[in-house]
Amino acid sequence: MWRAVRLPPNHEGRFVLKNNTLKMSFAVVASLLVLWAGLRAAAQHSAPPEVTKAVAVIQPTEGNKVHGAVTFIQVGGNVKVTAQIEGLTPGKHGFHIHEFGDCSSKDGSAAGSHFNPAGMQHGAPEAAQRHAGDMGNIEANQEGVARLEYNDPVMKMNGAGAIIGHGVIVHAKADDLKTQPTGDAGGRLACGAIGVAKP
Ligand SMILES: [Cu+2]
Ligand SMILES: [Zn+2]
Repeated sequence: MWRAVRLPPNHEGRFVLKNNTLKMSFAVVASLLVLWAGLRAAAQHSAPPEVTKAVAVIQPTEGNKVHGAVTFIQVGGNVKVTAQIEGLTPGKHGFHIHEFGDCSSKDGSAAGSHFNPAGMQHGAPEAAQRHAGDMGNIEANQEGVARLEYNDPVMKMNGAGAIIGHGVIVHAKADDLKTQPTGDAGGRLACGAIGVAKP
């Protein structure tokens, strides 16, 4: 880059030096830009996008007609859970995220037990000891329609223990919020895997 230039003590000599200095500065700036672009591209390729919304479409298990949808939206440090489930008998029904997003079996058993990445006891959604998947109960009206909306402080949308890919189960009986490890909520009326939704 630097050429050996004998500098005569005149204006021409100073111009040669200035010109080389400019070229050098340009090369340094260009190199830094290339480096920055490279690092930026690497960061974009290594980090998956943050999930802010997810949905589970709830389908009946064999012999049932329970169906609906559950959405999960990141709101600050909480996950806002919104559910509408139809085709229920009036009253309370256990409502959980189970370990597997596998609704392929006729009775919902392929969804496994309650989603419990932190190794806790079964409990109410507001309890200190609870499974991440413990959403308590949904309560159906006389028309068999249940609506639920609450902010969950435990479940996570991203990182280790995230709910994405796990399965929502609606039960035949009420969750008593204390019997281990299932809340004694009975059979599985409906199942839906939690998938990433468009924000
Ligand atoms: Cu369950
Ligand atoms: Zn549980």
